[in-house]
Amino acid sequence: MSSLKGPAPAPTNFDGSQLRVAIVHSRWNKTVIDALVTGTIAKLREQGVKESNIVIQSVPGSFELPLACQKIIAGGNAQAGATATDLLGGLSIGFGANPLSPGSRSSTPAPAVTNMPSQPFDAVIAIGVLIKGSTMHFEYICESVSHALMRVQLDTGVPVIFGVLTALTDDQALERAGIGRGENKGHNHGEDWASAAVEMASHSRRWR
Ligand code: DLZ
Repeated sequence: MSSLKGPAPAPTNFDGSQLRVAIVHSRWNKTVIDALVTGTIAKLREQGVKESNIVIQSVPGSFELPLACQKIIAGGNAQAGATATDLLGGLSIGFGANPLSPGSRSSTPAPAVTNMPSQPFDAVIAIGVLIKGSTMHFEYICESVSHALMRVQLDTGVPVIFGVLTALTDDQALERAGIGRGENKGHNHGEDWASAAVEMASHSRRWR
């Protein structure tokens, strides 16, 4: 029996060919982040978004996502970011025995690209991976980041897609990025976030 959970398909196919989308992602839990960002980009491309219209900006952790999204929307540009074209070659996704080992949580800054034209973004996808630890950090960051991302989209009127995994275990995070350790690899939620971005960006253009 198929699962009750998950998004129903959109009533129409949305065309992303005229859209400009920013992906803002944190670098904590990098193996999972890389898989999610890759899945997001692949789906955006499938829906017609041009690689040159996908701008990627990394930040240290999920707590930094809301301010980065707000600034990128305000500037219409990610000065220190990279386009998908620049980044795709550089993304490395680990499928090793323990992909969440401390080494794999290291950070790799996105390559710098300057002099990019300043154009508005039609949607921003905020991607982070929070995994519960032994302190209260998880609860505070989850709550503040989700409220703040909602505020950014309501304040700016630009759709901000909530691509933040709030996982209780490493395995939950891996499965939601489609790289589960068991037989069931799970599903890459980045694909759903990309579809949500294209749909909401298309609606927003009509609602203006
Ligand atoms: C500090 C911290 C912790 C404990 N866990 C995570 C996490 O699971 N996922 C994540 O994206 N970020 C984490 N951070 C870092 C914070 O988001 C933030 O980058 C720092 O507190 C600096 O503001």
